[in-house]
Amino acid sequence: MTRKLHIAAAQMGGIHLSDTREQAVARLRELLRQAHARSVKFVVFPELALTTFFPRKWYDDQAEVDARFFERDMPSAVTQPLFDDARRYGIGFYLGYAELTQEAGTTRRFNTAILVSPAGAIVGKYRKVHLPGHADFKPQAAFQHLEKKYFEVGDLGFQTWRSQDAIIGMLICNDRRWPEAFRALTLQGAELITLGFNTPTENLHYPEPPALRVHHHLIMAQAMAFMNATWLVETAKCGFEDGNRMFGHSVIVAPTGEIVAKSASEDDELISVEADLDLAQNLKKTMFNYAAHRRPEHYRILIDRVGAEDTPANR
Ligand code: CDT
Repeated sequence: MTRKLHIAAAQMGGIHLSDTREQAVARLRELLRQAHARSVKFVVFPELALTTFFPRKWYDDQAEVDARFFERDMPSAVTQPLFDDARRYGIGFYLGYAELTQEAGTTRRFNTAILVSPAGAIVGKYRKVHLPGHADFKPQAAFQHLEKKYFEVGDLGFQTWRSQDAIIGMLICNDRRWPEAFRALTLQGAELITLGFNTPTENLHYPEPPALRVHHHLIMAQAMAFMNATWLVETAKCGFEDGNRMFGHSVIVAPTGEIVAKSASEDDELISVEADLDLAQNLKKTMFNYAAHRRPEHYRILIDRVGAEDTPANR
């Protein structure tokens, strides 16, 4: 018997600065209700799904940032109803949020995602490793991308968890541009990789047609799913947030590299597919049989070098 899991991307439209956590959670619960009505069993929500994408804006007062955008508890009184609904429906989920934690007397902040079981228990946590953007204020830029100011690099590495009879890995947004992140997960057997994103329609660094940015997003998703023989769900928070646009194009990609579902709006929207998890297993036993075909003895450079500037000939 093949293993099937009905999976969904629960895309969100913009969350404005004036919107409350309660409003965001109400929207997530409505998407979960729609998922249940479709017999979905696993839902991927976006990156930073409870607030606006605040790294686009410089704040002088860190205490204000902590109070407005970071979660000290998960679940909290505000997010608990989402966990309760999921348990009642028997739906597992991925949720991205800004995490504030005290460790050994130090305050630490991460861009985090959790994996929640259909019983409502947190079974996995991932803290974003690839933080894009900058930590300094860019006076010439139309908007900021201050993830390096507001977050530390994740300290939990890349892990997988067995949940809902599937081996599941989590990534967050910019990780989708780095093949190493996917490989680290599929070297641990991942057959379903989950990722939430917030991607500005405009390129911060240089003028770029928005269609080209979407093109990159789609080819990366297709290539990463196929080359790693895994199902992939990538969920956007998108549309206009306080006048700043982010693109949608949430996707579910099969291990064959085919896009099997894609959102059509830049608003709250659920897309879903009944995924045959064994499709990933078939590819893992043939074309991408790591044990038979990978040559790690020639890959040392991948961990020893950060970039080409480390190459002796370039020094
Ligand atoms: N959220 C996130 O990681 N966004 C980035 C934008 C990079 S532009 C500085 C992305 O890779 O989509």
